[in-house]
Amino acid sequence: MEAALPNIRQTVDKIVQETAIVDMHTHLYPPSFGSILLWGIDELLTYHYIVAEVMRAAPIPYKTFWAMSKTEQADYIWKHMFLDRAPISEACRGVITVIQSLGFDPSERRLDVIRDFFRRQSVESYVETVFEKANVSYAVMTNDPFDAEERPFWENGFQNHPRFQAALRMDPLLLNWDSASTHLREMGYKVGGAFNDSSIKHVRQFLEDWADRMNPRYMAVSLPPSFVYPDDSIGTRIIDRCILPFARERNLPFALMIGVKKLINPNLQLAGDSLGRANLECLENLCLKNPDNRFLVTLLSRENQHELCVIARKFNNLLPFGCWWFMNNPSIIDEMTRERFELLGWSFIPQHSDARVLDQLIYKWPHSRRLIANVLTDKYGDLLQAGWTVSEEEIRRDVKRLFQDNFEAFAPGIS
Ligand code: RAT
Ligand code: ZN
Repeated sequence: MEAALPNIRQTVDKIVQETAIVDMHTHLYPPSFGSILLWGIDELLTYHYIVAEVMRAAPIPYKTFWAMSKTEQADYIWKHMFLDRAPISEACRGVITVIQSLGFDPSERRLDVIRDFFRRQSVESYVETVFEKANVSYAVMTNDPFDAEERPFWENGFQNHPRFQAALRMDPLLLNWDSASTHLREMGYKVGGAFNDSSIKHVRQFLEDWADRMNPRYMAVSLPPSFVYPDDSIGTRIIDRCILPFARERNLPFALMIGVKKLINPNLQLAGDSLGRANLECLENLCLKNPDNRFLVTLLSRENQHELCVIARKFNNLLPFGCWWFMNNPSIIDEMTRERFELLGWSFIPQHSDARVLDQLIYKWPHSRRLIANVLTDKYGDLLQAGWTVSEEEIRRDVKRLFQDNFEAFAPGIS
């Protein structure tokens, strides 16, 4: 029998800090992608989560805000969200954590000094610094062949970077066949306006070509709460005839991120999206009808989270992941993580960062690690009280499962 650990909290905290993370969904890119890799204090301050907040705290006409340069927007946000009131929201607090982690005293409130520090960084070495500080072994990107800004970096040949892996994202394909087919034609695929057998062949070719280029860990799509599967839409046919057979062939999971209501306030641009509760029968149907496919799933509505755990109990080809976007707040992460341990044991991926700005790795992960460690301490504590014992080695094994192994096993890469 194992001797009981003297201080479970300290041990769990240490192991959770020391275990490297695979960050399985981000919007980061390697330095070779140039300006689409966002980093630095002005990008942190103008993160779209904070833009939505400043337009409540200090409203100005949307046009006036968007007409400002990035530096002016950052100045505006710094004044109103950091100097005129305490930066209490999760997104604002994140900026403070980054500033502290880079070795500055946040209480000095010196934006000029921080800007100066960033001017002196070279992006290549700064990427390494950030990944090391965050103890993230690598990040999975969001790679969209329909994105005209990103596409050339792939077409001109991608140089592997040890910190970045690809995910083939395909929202337009499932959400709007009219515009997707136009884009596909522009890319040289001879799809017609109608979705027929010939379109299926060309969409399959598109998937093959882009998977060959990107070597993705999974395919992914973000969907509205109204998503239904199956139905008689083109979307269902693309899923059944193109995406899922291709995923089986290449042994790739399909990630569904469900619940986003795009641009409910278009004036806010990227900050204008909202959420809605989904009917999760779509997941039951997907998992039941396609037992040889694997589905990674994250949901945007708090009200859907418990149901997702229950469905995952019924289908081992479904792996819940992350506390996505509006769920990525301490009170909700705490609740969701407890619920997941209680219903699913170790069989889920507790978090992804969704970082859009490189530096966010050094706040999103410390914040999440602390919450996960807290929940784990309680859960191991309950076991100890019931007479079970755990060794440090066993805790390491379990945490590694959450932070690395579950993803690696579910998304091992193209076979
Ligand atoms: O979390 C976000 O930053 C959102 O804007 C989205 O990018 C979302 O995470 C997505 O991947 O669609
Ligand atoms: Zn995302």
